[in-house]
Amino acid sequence: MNDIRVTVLGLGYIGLPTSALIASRKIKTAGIDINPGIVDTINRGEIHISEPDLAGLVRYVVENGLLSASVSPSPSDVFLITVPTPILPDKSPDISHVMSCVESITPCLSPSNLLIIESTCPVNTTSEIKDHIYNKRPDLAGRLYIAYCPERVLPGRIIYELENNDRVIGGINPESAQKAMGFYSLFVKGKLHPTDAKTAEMCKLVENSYRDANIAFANELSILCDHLSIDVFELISLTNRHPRVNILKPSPGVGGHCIAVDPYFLSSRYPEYTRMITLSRQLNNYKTQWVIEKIRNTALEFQHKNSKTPLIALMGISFKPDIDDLRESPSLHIARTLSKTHNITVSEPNIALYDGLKLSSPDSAVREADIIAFLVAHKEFKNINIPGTKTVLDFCNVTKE
Ligand code: SAJ
Repeated sequence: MNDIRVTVLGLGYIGLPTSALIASRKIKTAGIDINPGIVDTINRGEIHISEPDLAGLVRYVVENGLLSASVSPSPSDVFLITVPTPILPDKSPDISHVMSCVESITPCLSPSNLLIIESTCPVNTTSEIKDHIYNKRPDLAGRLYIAYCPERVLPGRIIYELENNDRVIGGINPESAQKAMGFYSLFVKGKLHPTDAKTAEMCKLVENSYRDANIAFANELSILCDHLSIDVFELISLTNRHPRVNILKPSPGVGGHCIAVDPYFLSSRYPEYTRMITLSRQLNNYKTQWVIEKIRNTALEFQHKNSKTPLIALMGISFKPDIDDLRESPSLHIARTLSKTHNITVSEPNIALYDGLKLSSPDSAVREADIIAFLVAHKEFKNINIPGTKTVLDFCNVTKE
């Protein structure tokens, strides 16, 4: 048993897998969440989110007394903040959950404690948190180790990536970075890269903004290629044969709680310096509207030609393939919008029920519909048998992959 005590605040998609992984190294870990239902679920050795390999790991660490959950923190050696930082309606970042965590741990802190923030944060947040704590607890001034260390894991591969990805570790001073490196080396096999807190905060925002910009480029190409009657997926696979070109895949837009959100942390604060980041967000949002229009126009053509209203099958509503996560999902937005004006059926193999939308199995959706629009490249849609009489709109290339 390693004799440090670790407290992880926020037991969601990042906090719960992180707590479980730390605990699996025989480190006594306390998981804190304001939701008593989540706390009870975890203390029963169960989980409230779906992520491969997580259920068994949580059961193991809870049953062996290595992880226990609670609604409020107690004194600890390490505090790790992993709560969400969404955006407000005006697109500015909302760090209120991080600040509530800071408030709740401030009375528990002692000299030499290590405080790590993993939540995505605007640049300078870690330094502001340091000032905030030292104002409230002058007895601790200069005596804590504080670092910002962004999570970088991909939903669906969280456990593997938590352990194996490289980590950027930004200290408020070099001693804090070194202390945090020592902590992460207990459970991370990837390389640990020390830097200052501000650079680490920026790193996280830049990684997701870069991916958003690359996808925006692919989505712009998809609209241009539609105009030119060129298969954009074939085009991109050919351009990517060049050793220094790597264009991502066009899609009906960008969803999820990270890439569709984090670029606003930069663009809302520094509009004059973020023209490309802003435009990329706009382009990816526009692509969703463009897909809606494309489906509407196809339905209109069908109606003129066949003198009947078509049934449209929308294939996939999650925000990306092979998960059940609907957060910021462009495909869900498309389905909701078209359901108001068109006769639609939805196939989403990862979800049993969705209020307000009729769900069908992939086979029956394809059999019954006149127009089939593939929105998400779920594995169930690959090699699906589509009668030649159907009109197919494949926005994610799943029928050809
Ligand atoms: N998408 C495309 N085309 C692509 C790839 C993705 O349109 O070629 C779309 C997806 O369909 C989805 C959205 O982008 O709607 C985001 O999916 P994703 O798989 O790219 O990323 P996330 O949001 O699941 O996870 C990202 C990752 N960041 C990067 O790859 C730079 C992950 O490593 C981060 O930890 C995560 O955000 C996060 O928490 O910030």
